[in-house]
Amino acid sequence: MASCKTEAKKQTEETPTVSKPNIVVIYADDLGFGDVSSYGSTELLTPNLDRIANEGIRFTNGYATSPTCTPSRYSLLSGTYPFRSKRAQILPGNAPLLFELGKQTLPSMLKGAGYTTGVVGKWHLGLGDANLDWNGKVAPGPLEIGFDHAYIMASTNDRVPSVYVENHKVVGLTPDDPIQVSYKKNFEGEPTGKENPELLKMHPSHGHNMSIHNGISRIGYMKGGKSALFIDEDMSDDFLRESIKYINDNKDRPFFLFYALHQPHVPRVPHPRFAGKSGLGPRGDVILEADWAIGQFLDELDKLGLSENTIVVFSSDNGPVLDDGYHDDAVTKIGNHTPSGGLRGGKYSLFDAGTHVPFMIRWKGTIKPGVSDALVSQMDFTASFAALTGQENKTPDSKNVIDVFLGKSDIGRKGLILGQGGITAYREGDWVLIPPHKGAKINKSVNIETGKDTIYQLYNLKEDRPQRHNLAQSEPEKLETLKKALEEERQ
Ligand code: NG6
Ligand code: CA
Repeated sequence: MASCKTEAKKQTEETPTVSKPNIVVIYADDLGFGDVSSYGSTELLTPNLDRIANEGIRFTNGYATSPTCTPSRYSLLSGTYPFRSKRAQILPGNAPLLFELGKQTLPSMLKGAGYTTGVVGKWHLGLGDANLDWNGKVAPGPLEIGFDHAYIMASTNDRVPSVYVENHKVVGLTPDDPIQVSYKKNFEGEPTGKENPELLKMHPSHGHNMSIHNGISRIGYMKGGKSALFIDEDMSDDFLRESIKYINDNKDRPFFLFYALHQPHVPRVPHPRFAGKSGLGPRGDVILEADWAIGQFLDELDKLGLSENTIVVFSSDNGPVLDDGYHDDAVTKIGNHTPSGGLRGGKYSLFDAGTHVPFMIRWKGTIKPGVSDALVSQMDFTASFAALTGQENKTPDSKNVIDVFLGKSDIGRKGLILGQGGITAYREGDWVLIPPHKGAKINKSVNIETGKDTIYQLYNLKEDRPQRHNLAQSEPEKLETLKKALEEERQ
């Protein structure tokens, strides 16, 4: 009896005070560490992102788990390292849902805490099964992994089908013009970027020469569904409108919103309000567009009186790329802007800029504004917000770093495995280990260093931020320690 009491007492003492603020994760697509003015950009100013950074905590060692989109999103939502799932790699637009049904996810965990959960924006995590009919019930998808509401782009803006899906249905589809999708062959009589360049307003540089929609050729073939096709120029406003609607509809109860922007992923097509505004070409323009939309969203939280009761997280799914498949002036107009902010590599790369991204968290009135150098990962949202809301984390790899997220501690993750179709790198403390990988050293189509080498690479990021000095030879003990730590972390 006595011991029982002690146990109970111990538990209450150790259980943190449960709190249920609204949680919004705003997630950019391919935004680099150096693309944000609070992270040092001087050529491109992002006042609204800076608002989040200045009113919250700006993390200098914040990571996605992968240098590409699908695996990063997968681990953010599932609390699972991408290397644990073979399919967690860039998916075609007709891929089946990537998640295993029935397993805990960030939204399902929050649902357990009484939240209503929503996703608006880019999905790129697969939908349906192998025989999905886009004209019928589009499932399983977000609603089957824990979201109560979804307004998503079916895949990504450069892959067909170029439509939005609201809950289980393609938005705006009419029965007289059904959608057909193929990633194998074109539909007879349909123009393609390859055969009909005269129909294009933006030309592909590599890939992206299949079906044409809105004057832009994409990856994959589609036919029909004309009334359902999205307009690239309106996409940012569409996602902002839906996000604002979601928080208005749910303002009276705890809500979680995953607001997944499409910017600055290709094709970069700003609304005319932003065209030419950055002087850096469409890539800069769409970043300004995204920043503006975020400002509108933050203003709406203020208007609804929710800013002090809402955690706002901002990060990006992977690092930056200039030419990612279209001739859009991203390379020619870059000027003095450095999207990677001095880190090595970029999107797709094993070097740091692939995964080391802007990462900030605001909770007005609760978090004391500041800067944190702690190692944090998007994968840790599930365990951390579980701790905050009194839930149990059941995901395999997410770690509870809520005190770091709230600025009460500087001790983040011990180590973090990065991956895309396997393990690409391991970060621990100031160090990063890149195991040997076969392959070219430069990804020529995007002009980014891959980070691949046949030997081990070891860098001290604190002393050598641009990863110029491989210390694998001169620091054999450190190399062994990190190899062992990586093995332990992957178990
Ligand atoms: C690549 C595409 C690239 C982009 C990327 C996924 C080609 C030649 N390149 O295969 O344009 O779509 O996949 O980007 O097709 S991500 O941010 O969604 O991972
Ligand atoms: Ca991406």
